[in-house]
Amino acid sequence: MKLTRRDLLRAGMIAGAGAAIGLPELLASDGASAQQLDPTTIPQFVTQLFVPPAMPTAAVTRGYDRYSIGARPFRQQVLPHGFPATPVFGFGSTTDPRTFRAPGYTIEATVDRQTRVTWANQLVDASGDYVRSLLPIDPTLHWANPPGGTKDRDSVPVFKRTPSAYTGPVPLVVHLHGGHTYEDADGYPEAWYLPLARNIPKGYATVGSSYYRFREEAYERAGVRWATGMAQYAFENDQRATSLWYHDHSLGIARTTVRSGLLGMYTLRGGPGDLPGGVLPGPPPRRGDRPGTRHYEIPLVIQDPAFTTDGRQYLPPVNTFSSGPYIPETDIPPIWNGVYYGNTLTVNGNTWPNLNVEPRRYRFRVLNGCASRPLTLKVVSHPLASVPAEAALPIWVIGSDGGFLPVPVELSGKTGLPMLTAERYDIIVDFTGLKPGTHLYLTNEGSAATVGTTGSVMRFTVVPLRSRDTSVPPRHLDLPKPPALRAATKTRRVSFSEQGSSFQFNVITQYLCGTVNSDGIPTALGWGDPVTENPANGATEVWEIWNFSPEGAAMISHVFHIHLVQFEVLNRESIGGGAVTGPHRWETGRKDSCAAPTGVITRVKAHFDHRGRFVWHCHFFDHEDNNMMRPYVVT
Ligand SMILES: [Cu+2]
Repeated sequence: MKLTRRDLLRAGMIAGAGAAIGLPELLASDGASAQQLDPTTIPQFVTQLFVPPAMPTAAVTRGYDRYSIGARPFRQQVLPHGFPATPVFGFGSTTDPRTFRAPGYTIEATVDRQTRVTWANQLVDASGDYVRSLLPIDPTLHWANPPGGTKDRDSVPVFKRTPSAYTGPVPLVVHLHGGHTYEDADGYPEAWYLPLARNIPKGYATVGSSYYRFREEAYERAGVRWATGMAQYAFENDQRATSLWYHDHSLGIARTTVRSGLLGMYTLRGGPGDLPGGVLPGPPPRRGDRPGTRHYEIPLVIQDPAFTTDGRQYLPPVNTFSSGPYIPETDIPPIWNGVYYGNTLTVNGNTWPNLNVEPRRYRFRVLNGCASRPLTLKVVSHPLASVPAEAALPIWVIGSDGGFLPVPVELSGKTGLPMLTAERYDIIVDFTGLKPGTHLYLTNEGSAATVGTTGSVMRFTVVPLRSRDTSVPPRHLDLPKPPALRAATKTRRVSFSEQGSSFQFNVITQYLCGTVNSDGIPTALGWGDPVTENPANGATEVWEIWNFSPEGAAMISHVFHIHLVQFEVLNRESIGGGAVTGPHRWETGRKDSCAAPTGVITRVKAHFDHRGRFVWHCHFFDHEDNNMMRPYVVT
C-alpha cells in the first residue's frame, strides 16, 4: 500500500469529520466527548519503526547494575504525524527524562550478574497530584481497591448501587515476566503502591496488603531499601539468556495499565545458554550507543490499541456483552469486558511502522504485548493477500520465552508463527539478495485479524547494503541445548473455566482457575481462595492444565503462565481422550507462557527451586484481571 500526502490529508479530514457522519459519541473521563477513530483512515507505514534503546543505568558497581525507573504520564505520537498525540503511561530512567517511552526502553542484563531496579510510581502531574487511569477501571472486580483502606484493599468491594469507573490514584507493581526471581522481587499483585502524590484521598490504602512483608524481605535478602511510592527489586539473572519483559501486575487493573504503556523488554545475555558474539545478526541497541548506530537485532513489541479521534486510547467504558442491570442488582460487572480487541496494531509504540532493512539477516525479539489478541505472524509480499497467504520469506524461530530452541525451526509456505499474549519468539528473517526498493510486510493471520488493519503489523523496505553480513545462516546454527529437567515426582491437575451470569444467558461474569480431581471433575477457584498448589522446594512436577471453557464463537485458548519457572511443554490431549500430540516445533525450548486450548489438557513440566509465594494465571490481561489468577506457594 503506497500512501501519498493527499492520502494523509484525506485521513485527517475523515478523522475530523467523525461527528458529521454520526459515529457514537463517547464521554471521556474529563467530560470531553470524542468519536472512535476509524482504523482505515490511519495511513500505514509512514512512521519509521522506533527501535527502543537500552535503558540507561543509574550506577554500575562491581556487584550489580542499578536502574532507577519511573512510571510517568506523558503524550506520545503513537498515531502518524498529523494526528493528535496520545496520552500514555510509560517507563523511563529517572536519570534522563528523554528516556520515557511506551513501551519502555530495553533493560540489558547479563547472566549471573545482579540487576537492581528501583520502580517508582510517578503517575502524578506537574503539580504533584495523582493522575487518573487513562482507561476505565471497573471497581467491582477483585482488585487492588485503594479506597477500601487497609481493611478492604485487595478485595471485592460491596456496592449499594452500580458504581462508575474508579478515578483515584493508580497502583503500580512491576513483574519481570519469565524471571527466575525471589518472591520479594516478583511483583506480587498485592504488593502494589500508589504514587507519592499530594492529594491521596484520606482513608485510602497507599500500598497493597503484601507490600510491607516483601519490603522487609528485600532488605533482609539483598540489602535494598524501598522508599515511599517505590519498590526496589534485586534480580539475580541466574537463568538462560533470553528475552524477558517487565510490566505492571497490579491486582485487577493490569489490562488498563499495560494497554496504557507500562511494559518493556528485558534482554538477558551471556552464560552457557548464549551464543558467542557475531554468530547471530547484531548488534542490538546497547547502552551508550552513538547516534546513527545501525542495529541488526531489534525488539518488536506488538500491541493492539484502539483510539478516539482526539488521539486518546479507547477501551469500552461499559460492559459491551450486557446492557445491564449490573452489580449489585445482578452479578455482571458494569465496565469490565471479557475480551476487547483494539482495531489497530502498533509496534514499539507506533501504528503500522516501516523498517528500512538492508539485504541481510535480522534478528527480531518479538513480544505479543496485546492484552488478549492472538497473533499469527508471517512475512508476505502483499499486505492485503487473502489468508492464509504464502510466505515471501521464511521465519526462522531460534528461541522462545526461556532461551534458544534445541534446533532452529523454519516456518515457510502457509505456516505462520502463532503467538499468544506474553509469548516471546526470537526469530531471524533473511532479506539477503532482495533488491533495494522491495517492500515486504509482516502480517497477522491470528483468529481475530481483519485484513488491512489488524491483519497488518509493519512493512519492511529494502535499502542498499551498508555492511557485510558475517552472521551464520540460520539453517547452520548450532544452538545451545536447554538443560534436561529431572523426572517429575508429582503430577498436579489445574483448571481454567468461566462463570456464567445467574441473571442473563450467555454473559460471562468472571474467569476462574482451579483444581481437577482424579475423576476429571473441576473445582473453580478464584484469587481469594486458599492456596491449593504448593510444590516442595526442589521438586520437579508435571502440571496438567485442563481448559473447561466451552467451544463457541467467543471461545479461545487461554494462555497458561506461571511465575518463577521456565517449563517444558510435554504434550496436549483432548479432555475426552484421544491422540496425544507433542509440542509445536517452535515450543520445544523452555516456556513460561503457552496456549492451553479449549477442551484440551496441556501438560508442562517444571522445576521449582525458590521457596515463596508466586502466582499462576491465564495471561490474557482481560481474564487475569477478573479472577483468573491463583497464588501458589513453594514450600
Ligand atoms: Cu484466559
